[in-house]
Amino acid sequence: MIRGDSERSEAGRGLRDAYLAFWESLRTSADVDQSGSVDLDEWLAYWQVTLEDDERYEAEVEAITNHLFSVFDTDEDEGIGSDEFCDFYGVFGLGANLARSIFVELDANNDGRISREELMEIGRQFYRSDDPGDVGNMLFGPFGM
Ligand SMILES: [Ca+2]
Ligand SMILES: [Ca+2]
Repeated sequence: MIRGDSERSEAGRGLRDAYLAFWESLRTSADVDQSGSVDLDEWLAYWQVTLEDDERYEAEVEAITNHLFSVFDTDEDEGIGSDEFCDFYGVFGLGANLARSIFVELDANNDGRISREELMEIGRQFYRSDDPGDVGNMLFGPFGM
């Protein structure tokens, strides 16, 4: 099982810890009533405010995207390879076949790696695009979050 493999590996644990830390900081910003969780209303309100304020949007989304890039780029070569992308998906128990098919879509210039610039563009599409056909929407699509 993918999930079991990833939880046994150092990379899997590191990715999961980094992602949990990222999620925790996001939750802290969005959890307005301090209930310890972010409900849908809070989640939408958070992004409504963030997306309407260009400066805040740039700061939030770029910070998140930069953090995500670091989480994906486990060998720190400033590029996300197909295997690194699969590792990241594996943390969530998602299959390598799905990861590889999405990776191909996200690698805009087809050089076999996702650069920081490509991920920035993907992030902009994911958070701001109204076009469901934009590839950036696939970034977290299978997570169902
Ligand atoms: Ca890398
Ligand atoms: Ca690329």
